[in-house]
Amino acid sequence: MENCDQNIEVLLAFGGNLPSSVGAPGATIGAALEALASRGIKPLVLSSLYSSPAVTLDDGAYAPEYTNAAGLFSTSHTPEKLLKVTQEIEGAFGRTAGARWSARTLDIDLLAYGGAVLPRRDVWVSLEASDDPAAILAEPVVPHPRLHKRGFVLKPLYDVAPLWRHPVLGHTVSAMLQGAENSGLCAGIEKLARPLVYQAK
Ligand code: PH2
Ligand code: MG
Ligand code: MG
Repeated sequence: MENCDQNIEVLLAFGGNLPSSVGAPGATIGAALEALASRGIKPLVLSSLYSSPAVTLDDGAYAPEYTNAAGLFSTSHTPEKLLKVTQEIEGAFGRTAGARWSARTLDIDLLAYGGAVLPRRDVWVSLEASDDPAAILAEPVVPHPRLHKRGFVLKPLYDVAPLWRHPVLGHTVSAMLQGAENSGLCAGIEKLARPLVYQAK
């Protein structure tokens, strides 16, 4: 059942490294914010835009730089409905089902849904430990099982919710970012002068 009267705060991450019908990835992310708002996912706080070297499965492979961002949103959607809407918006901006980590116009990842751990804490723990693509589930997995290992997620997330605490690992974004910086996971990530633009309609 849809919970219609309760608003939940959710954290989303955005990324893209190919142009879409509306332009460069920064413009696509801005347009995606409007699409999210029109579907009941309202932005409360938005990060800056960042450029970041592509993290690829094959480390030597060339891929265009990514633009990344993050936001805190309010919605009454269930996690399943939220995932469905984000996937529909990815599709509307030209996201095709490519290989895992292949170049894309728009990626919207569910980082957190309130303080929930989904689908279950034990499943989450095994997903976090596994890097097997077969372990990717069709159902929502939150927190995003790799958010704490990705500088390109943590840097924008720090703008939005530095004190958000990971419900399994127990660390704040601030502490996770520090860890990522110390491990070299933030190398080459730059804040862009251009702001992430959202115009409420
Ligand atoms: N997303 C990926 C794979 N690699 N690299 C950067 N810099 N930014 C991303 O958003 C990103 C990536 C898969 O979702
Ligand atoms: Mg992603
Ligand atoms: Mg994704």
